[in-house]
Amino acid sequence: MKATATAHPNIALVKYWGKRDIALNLPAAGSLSVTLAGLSTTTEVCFEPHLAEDVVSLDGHQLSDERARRRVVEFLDLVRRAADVETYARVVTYNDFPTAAGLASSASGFAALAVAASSAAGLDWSPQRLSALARRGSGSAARSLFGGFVEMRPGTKPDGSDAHAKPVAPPDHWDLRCLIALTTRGEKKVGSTEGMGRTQQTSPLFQPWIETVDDDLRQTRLAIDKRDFSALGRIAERSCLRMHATAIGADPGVLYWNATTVSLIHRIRRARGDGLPCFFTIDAGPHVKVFCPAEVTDDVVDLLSDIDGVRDILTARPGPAPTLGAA
Ligand code: 2P0
Repeated sequence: MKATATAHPNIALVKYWGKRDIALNLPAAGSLSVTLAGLSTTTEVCFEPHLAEDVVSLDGHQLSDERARRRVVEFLDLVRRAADVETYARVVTYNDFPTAAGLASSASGFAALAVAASSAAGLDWSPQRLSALARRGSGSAARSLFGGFVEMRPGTKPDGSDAHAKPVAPPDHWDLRCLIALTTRGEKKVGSTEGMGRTQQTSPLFQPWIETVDDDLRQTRLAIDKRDFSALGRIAERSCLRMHATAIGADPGVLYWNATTVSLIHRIRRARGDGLPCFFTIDAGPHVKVFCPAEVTDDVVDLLSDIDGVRDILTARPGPAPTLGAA
């Protein structure tokens, strides 16, 4: 009743921002992402008969935030119910990148937890079914159940069984790099679930945003298929900016950017105008992710290193699906 899984975060090119069902965590629209090698979460789950409650640790410390612990416990309850298991679990998780700062740690976290917990509980589920399970923990986690370029389907069934991700192209389809420019240390102030909820409830820009997503998905699938970098960049930047525009339009507005985030946006656009192929995307945090073809990686790193306020740069590339086994 013990298993270890490693999963990778993903960065969305077409963003997920809004839910059609809160209890089942069903997205209001689809999304499309790249799973990243170079960053990972490793999680061990062990169901132990003598435990009086679930014990959860992250990066060597017991989870002190009760809300975060509840989220893991409720997820384990789903697995226990499906597998007819009654014992509590010890969950030990390590991220090799900063947690909860807009680097998609909940995506790799719940993907690794879905794979490890289901295996430890004796469930032999398909990646699709595990993707729908991971979605219950975090919407973006559903995408981390697959490697490479991945699309999340919102589904139409009320029970959410068809709201899972599916692969679009394998990791080696396109030799891109994703450079992550860290613009601050520490955790973000408004978590994505909260920011998304406030946007949906109060932003007059929310519904128009949702109406843009299907077209962006269709065009992104085509751009990936043709390896059309400039088309991919145009769609990804507009999806990112529209997602942030709908959040900024909430009451009170949800603004994840800092001054360095904005400097990076301008600098990347200028460099592209000067002929360097690169585009940015930004999630529910102040960091900026820059995609480029592998051959110009050093030029983009030089560009980012020169910007005041950039504290570190992580390099990632399209990466694999989760793996089960010893860390
Ligand atoms: C995305 N983000 O598509 C978007 C873009 C952040 C900005 O998915 O409430 O942590 O757990 O389903 O998955 C972050 O949202 O939200 C996210 P929940 P999640 O990557």
